Amino acid sequence: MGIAEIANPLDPATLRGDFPILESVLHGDQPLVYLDNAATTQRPRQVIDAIVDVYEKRYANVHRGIHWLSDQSTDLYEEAREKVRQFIGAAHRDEIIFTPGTTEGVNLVARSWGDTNVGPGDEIVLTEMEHHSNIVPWQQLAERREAIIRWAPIDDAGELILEEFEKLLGPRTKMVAVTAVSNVLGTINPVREIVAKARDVGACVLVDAAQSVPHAVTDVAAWGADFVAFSGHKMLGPTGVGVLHGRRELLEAMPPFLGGGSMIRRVKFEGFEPADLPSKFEAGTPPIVPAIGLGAAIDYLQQIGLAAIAQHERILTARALEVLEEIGQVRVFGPPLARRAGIVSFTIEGVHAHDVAQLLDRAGVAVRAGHHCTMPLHKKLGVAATSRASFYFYNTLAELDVFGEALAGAKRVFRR
Ligand code: C6P
Repeated sequence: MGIAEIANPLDPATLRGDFPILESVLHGDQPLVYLDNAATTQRPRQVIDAIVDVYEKRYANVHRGIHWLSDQSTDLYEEAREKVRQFIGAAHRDEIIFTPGTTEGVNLVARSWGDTNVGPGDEIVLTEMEHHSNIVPWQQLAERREAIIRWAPIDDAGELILEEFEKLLGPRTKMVAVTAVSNVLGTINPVREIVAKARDVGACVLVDAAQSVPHAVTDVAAWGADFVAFSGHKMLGPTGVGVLHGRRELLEAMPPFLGGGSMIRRVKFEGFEPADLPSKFEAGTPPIVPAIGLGAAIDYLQQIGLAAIAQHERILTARALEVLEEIGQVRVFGPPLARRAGIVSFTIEGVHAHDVAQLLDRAGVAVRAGHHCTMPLHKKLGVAATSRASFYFYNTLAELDVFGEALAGAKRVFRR
């Protein structure tokens, strides 16, 4: 579908006014074109204000004091948890665990659930497009428990080959850990189908939703997975906070991941009793202000509407694919527009990915270059590095024109 046929549901020009950093001018006279949103997004004034407001008026440690300030910050922190619950369609507030980010969410499950449920000869199924955060914790688990990792292959378009995935499943499959959206290919995986197939063999499913929750409507109940992990900083929130959603029965049966304050009901010289959910998995002082900031980010995203965000990103992605085609001698990775999120990785023949990113930077355009924490995927693609442009609702078509011109310039410089 051409971009002219997709109706634009939001006005990025107005929304950009909320983002002070998007007014930056680089290298003297180049307006910032921020196309590195898969790495982290920017924050609107509303989120920054919410953070300042807590520190100025309502900050104390949570769940500990019986004083007014502690009650205030505890209320805000728990309100943020409720906002997350509603945002992702979770059934219960105590299924929402605040973590430092996606990475720690996956590690929590691999340690706590994995060490209790995975034994010698058991199998963990991953896809070839996973981020290191959804690979290494499972490799560590496999080493500890003498388990086996099976890799579900992708096809030439960068999509999971479902028949091959299904063939890997069997009575020894204990966990299927899969990304909802690839941070390199932009591939949108059919999570519901994957969960259904995993269920048929009695396996658990963890969804790495780092690249999907910020960009499209999420309904964890419809997904039906056991665990879903994502990061606040990729959805307008602060760094240092993320979410692990887990099914309550599983979380209740799992041992604590980290030990310390807050995660206990009682400690004696002889041992301890863990607290109830969600405190059991929130040892120590939690990311109080980041979580409240994430709550403000959710308010902001909901005002725009996730469906409108997804639609706008489709328009941008369609245009980016056109721009890259016009440049020529460009290899674009990932599936066609219909099954792709707002992430476009590419290489230009004869030009190193880092050189592309550096020349784009001179024009004020921020993209990422490298393996994007997916070394096995890059090996499969047969390239050491790619350049990656990734979009959010505040990006404009005019910015993609700048991107295209800068790219054409970079190609001329290196292919002279
Ligand atoms: N990807 C990127 O530039 P953390 O760092 O814990 O917030 O998120 C890790 C992570 C997990 N899964 C996926 C699919 C991701 O994309 C990321 C983060 C960034 O692509 C940084 S490498």
